[in-house]
Amino acid sequence: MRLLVTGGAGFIGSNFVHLTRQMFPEVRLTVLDALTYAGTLRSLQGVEDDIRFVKGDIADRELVNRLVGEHDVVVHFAAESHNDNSLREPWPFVATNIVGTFNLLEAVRDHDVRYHHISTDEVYGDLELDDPARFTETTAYNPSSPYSSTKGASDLLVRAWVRSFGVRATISNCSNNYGPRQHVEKFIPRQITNVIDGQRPKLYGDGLNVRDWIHVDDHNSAVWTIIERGQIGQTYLIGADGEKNNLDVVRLILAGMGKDPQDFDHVVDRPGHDRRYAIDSTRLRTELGWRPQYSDFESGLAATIDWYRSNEAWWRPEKDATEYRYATAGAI
Ligand code: NAD
Ligand code: TDX
Repeated sequence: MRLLVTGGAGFIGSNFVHLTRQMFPEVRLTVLDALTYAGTLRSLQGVEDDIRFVKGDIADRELVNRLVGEHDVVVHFAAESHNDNSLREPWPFVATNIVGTFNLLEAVRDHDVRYHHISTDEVYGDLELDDPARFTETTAYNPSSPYSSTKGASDLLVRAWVRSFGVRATISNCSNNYGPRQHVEKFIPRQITNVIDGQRPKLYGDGLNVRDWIHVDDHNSAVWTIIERGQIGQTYLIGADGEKNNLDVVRLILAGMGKDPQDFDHVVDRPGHDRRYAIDSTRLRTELGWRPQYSDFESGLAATIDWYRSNEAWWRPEKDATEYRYATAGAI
């Protein structure tokens, strides 16, 4: 199989490349990545001799068409992925998440290539803390932020290209990932690296917002399950029953790093901050037989803390610029 991975120098995409190298050494991998602030070749260290890397933008329609035509399967991870950035400057989200996905869909249509689309549970909006409901594949789209609305738009393009043009595509919507190689702008790595730097973690608002955490390797094993056994045209929700509020996660990080669990600050809330996400992954489990391997969030978090402690050379180059962006962002 010749597999094209977009966004393979980012957090989830690079973990997907490493996992694929271990699980399927016979797969021929190409990574297409623009190496934005969120992508780095440091994330592909150890596999660089076994893959082909192309630096390029998915907004480049000619490049995308040519590359897609050289492959059997495309897995599309590339995106602008951070809600806070989307509140500050939405345009790159429209360009990459919507126009970039359009270019990929036109190319897979042109060459009749199998396509898997990576998306997020944020397209469904949010749930109340006391709502017993969880998101399913039939929950109505109701995105809150520029980020989640552009991801929702890209999902709808995929559905239309399946129905109108017979494109061989599947979609997955996953909950919040954690694990190695996640950018320090994101919640868990930001707080771990703050503690390493002697800074206090920063909790938006009251900190009671709930995220449904899943280890990145579980997300990626689910993606492989869908590539191998997913039904064309189908959407699968990926989640590992990992609901936790941000306050508890910050306290776990502090305790896990030998600090006082109360040693954090509440800061001004994110505008439009989604209250709770929760995934019902019954379809993926019953129809495709997938199971997560990381059932214990606390040990997964401890391993993630160890990774950031041992890999300062990976994250240090991004830390100051990231904190500067936060410090100059006003209300965000
Ligand atoms: P990330 O920001 O860490 O990585 C994104 C990668 O895409 C980077 O390597 C970046 O250089 C690349 N990229 C950005 N714009 C590009 C462009 N125009 N052309 C080519 N490459 C470009 O993101 P992530 O957290 O790894 O997320 C990957 C995918 O998973 C996204 O589609 C995201 O919406 C989805 N997702 C993420 C999570 C999560 O918790 N992080 C959860 C569910 C779904
Ligand atoms: O410093 C912080 N303090 C804080 O309290 C940051 C950066 C975040 N938060 C809160 C906001 C959220 O409730 O932590 C929670 C997680 O925040 P993020 O890491 O920014 O993730 P989120 O906005 O939930 O979106 C993530 O999950 C779904 C990814 O960034 C998306 O790409 C994915 O689609």
